[in-house]
Amino acid sequence: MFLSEPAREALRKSQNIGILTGAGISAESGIPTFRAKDGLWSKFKPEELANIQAFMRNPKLVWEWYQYRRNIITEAEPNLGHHALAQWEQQHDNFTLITQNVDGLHARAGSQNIVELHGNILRNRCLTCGNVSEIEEVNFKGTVPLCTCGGMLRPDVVWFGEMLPPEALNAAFSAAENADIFLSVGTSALVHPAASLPEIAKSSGAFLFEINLEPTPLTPYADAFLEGPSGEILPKLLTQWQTERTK
Ligand code: BJW
Ligand code: ZN
Repeated sequence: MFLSEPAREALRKSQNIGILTGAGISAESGIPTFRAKDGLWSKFKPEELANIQAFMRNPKLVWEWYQYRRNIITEAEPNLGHHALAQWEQQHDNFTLITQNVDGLHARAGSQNIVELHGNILRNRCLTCGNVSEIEEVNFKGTVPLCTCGGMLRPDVVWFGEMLPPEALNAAFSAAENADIFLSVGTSALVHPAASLPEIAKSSGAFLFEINLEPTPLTPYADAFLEGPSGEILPKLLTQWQTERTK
């Protein structure tokens, strides 16, 4: 893999490593991304599904969509990109993995220090009592699942217009501020506040890598744009980091 001398120097000197991942890292596991031509939102518009008003209007439709995605996610396996990040964390102390993904594949690949910004699709939350439960506990048979308190359950994810979990957001901001290298991987960098993390890292002095199949609004700010599938690029970048660290 070609890396400029400044990029190799950044890898060599890296102390605090921050990573932000998006749907693209799970694409090679067979999980559709959101905004691609054949993506999740080519048929359904986010405003019809990914906000509380849409849910209150038609909870059954929203649940069908989440159930469809849960089925894909529970059948999927982490790919080489997830595994490379898990191995990288094992080899370095100050490593924070921030993800916008709700699929839980980073944890299944063995990553430990994971900041989930947009929740987790494999959990439910009660609209009435706030209780959070794992999906095994719910029997979804085409109806809207209910909590033991009688309240409606929703997927424990963050919809548009909702606050991100404050602890996760604080951890993400502080990882971005403290990073000396930061990687934005497989995200269209359109959804805030997640999309501001690479910019915060860069303006705090980090060397910014971006890994994506195509340029994004972040690309002009990236110090190194590594074009290609994250399942191929991340293992190579990890090898390069290991090589630089032995110098
Ligand atoms: C590959 C690849 C391969 C493919 N290898 N790459 C500032 C400015 C403007 C607007 C706002 C702002 N601040 C807040 C807002 C409003 C809003 C927002 O950002 N809107 C913009 C879209 C206009 N944000 C919010 O509402 C957030 N809340 C908030 O800010 O609260 C405070 C507040 C409250 C009230 C009022 C105002 C403020 C919440 C955002 C929640 C996002 N939720 C979703 C759904 C989660 C649940 C679910 O899964 O159903 O999260 S939306 C969806 O987008 C999902 C994703 O996590 C997120 C990001 O998508 P991602 O991961 O980037 O996927 P894609 O598909 O877009 O891109 C995939 C990329 O991968 C592509 O680039 C491909 O090329 C690439 N790729 N294969 C490498 N193999
Ligand atoms: Zn309840």
